[in-house]
Amino acid sequence: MPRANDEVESVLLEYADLLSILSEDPFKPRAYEKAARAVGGYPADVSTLDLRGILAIPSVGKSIGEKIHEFLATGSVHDLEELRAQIPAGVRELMAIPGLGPKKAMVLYQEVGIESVDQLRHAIDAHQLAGLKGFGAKTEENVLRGIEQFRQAGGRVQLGLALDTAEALLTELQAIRGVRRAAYAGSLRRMQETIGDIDLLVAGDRPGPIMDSFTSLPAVARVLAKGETKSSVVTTKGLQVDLRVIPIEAWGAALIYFTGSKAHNIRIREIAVRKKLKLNEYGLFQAKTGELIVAETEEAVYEHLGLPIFPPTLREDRGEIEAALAGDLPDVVQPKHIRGDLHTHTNLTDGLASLEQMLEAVSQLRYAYYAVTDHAPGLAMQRMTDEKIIAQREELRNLQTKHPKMALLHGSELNIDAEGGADWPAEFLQGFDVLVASVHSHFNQSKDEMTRRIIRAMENPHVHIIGHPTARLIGKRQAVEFDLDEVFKAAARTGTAMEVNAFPDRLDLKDEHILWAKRHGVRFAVNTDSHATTHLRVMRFGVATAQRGWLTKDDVINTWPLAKLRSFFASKARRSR
Ligand code: DGT
Ligand code: CA
Ligand code: CA
Ligand code: ZN
Repeated sequence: MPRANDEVESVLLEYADLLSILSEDPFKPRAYEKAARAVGGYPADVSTLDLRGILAIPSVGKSIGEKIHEFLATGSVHDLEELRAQIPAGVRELMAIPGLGPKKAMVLYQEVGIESVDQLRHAIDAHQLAGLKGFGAKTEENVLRGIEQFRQAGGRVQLGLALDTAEALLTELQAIRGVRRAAYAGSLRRMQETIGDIDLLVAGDRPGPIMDSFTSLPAVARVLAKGETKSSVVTTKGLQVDLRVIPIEAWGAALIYFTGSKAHNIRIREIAVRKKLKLNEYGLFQAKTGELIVAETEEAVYEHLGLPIFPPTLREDRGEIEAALAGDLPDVVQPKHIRGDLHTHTNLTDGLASLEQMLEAVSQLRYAYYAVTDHAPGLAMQRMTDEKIIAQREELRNLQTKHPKMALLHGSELNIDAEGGADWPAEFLQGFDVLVASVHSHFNQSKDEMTRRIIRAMENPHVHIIGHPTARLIGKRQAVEFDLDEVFKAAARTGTAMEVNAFPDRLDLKDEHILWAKRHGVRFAVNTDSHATTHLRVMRFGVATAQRGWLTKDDVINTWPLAKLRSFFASKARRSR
């Protein structure tokens, strides 16, 4: 994805946030938000566009277009700087707390003088907010939970942002003279859902000049530490990056060590010790003599320990060592196994691209099938109607001739209502090839209600997949609570797949839940939930998360051939008759 688009998106979103505090006009912030999303999802790199090109982006009018142009030309936007100056930095930090938002943050600042998260916490503890407009007991509770979430995030960033940053840095590193190999390690290589810092490894002969070049890259905002073989910096987006330069002969040992996890490393070091060996980031040695045995490749080091090369996503000490020693490490699903995407949107609802544009983009992925699943009428703001969805089906059937190698499936994303019902009656649902059903409302039901609600949705013979089952938004919205055992048992019993939503701010189900569900015999669908052509590529995060949940290709329905997929769906409908 072009990074300039992401930057412009975040600038426009910040502008919208500040406007919603400072401007009386409720529509203006909305216009900026809409434009932000449009730029974020625009297929072309905005930094290559002139003003006319920018104005051709949907939802971008003259004044927004000029600001984008100004940002691309100068790196800042005058009007944004003015708004920033009117609001203390501490208040902007408050806005980021889930459950608070711009308006309430401003009330806290103006009426009580609160300028930081700490002050807010103390004020709540000391009951200083009682009687303040808009701060009832329920709000206080939500804000406290929001602060907790904010704290837990503790500077960790989303996987997607971290990977984009790491890949851009690697490209720059590879261009530096003397660099022979470069890779990312740490939690990023293990594709954990959030990343504390990015760990980069470089093999090269002369560390000094490599360090100099690294610390003076344009993306580096601050240098925290600079040494002979290790440096730490903070990027302009606030991510911390550690770089280590290592001799190429020790590449494999270093890669194992710095990929971690720490828990996994401890376990394999114990295995080394039992074999009278010593393992560290420089290699595998004879304990007694200190003689080097192997270091150059990960595979060789693991092999000498009597272990297979573990996919990085499994290196968490969650039983992978025992499984490997017993010879039954799972053969986890790979990106190349994915034959289709079963949850995507178009601009018929809240997507950014037309059906034709989405199909054009997805045709490059060489999928065997692809489902379009726009929102059903229950999500009122999407204004779906029976006529519109039927017309889309017609259009899709017509476009099939343009995509002879990819089966186009017509679907919808249903809304599971408060009682577990779905949007359309059975006769109408029958007309779809695939149906995803998701919780989009009533997030705060009790655990029992939520459990019953989701199970009822799965008992609907036309519902094939539960979309983003816990509805969490990482760092923004907590997962809804339901009885995991009950829900997963029902999923297995009814033949309903659980989604592994690949979007990096969802990753839902998450790894631990996937492991749990798999034990109940549940099947999974790894889907992108794309709302733009650029989103189609997030599939890799979903596959990585599926790997972290130990899924094999058999567990994932969208690795199956179309005929098997269809019969999986059909057998659910049959079973319930
Ligand atoms: P993060 O950055 O919090 O998302 O998580 P990691 O896993 O990237 O942790 P980080 O950056 O502190 O260290 C990267 C890897 O380096 C870690 O996964 C394992 C290795 N490592 C770091 N410190 C130690 C240590 O004290 N002992 C061992 N065995 N390994 C370590
Ligand atoms: Ca790290
Ligand atoms: Ca680190
Ligand atoms: Zn969706």
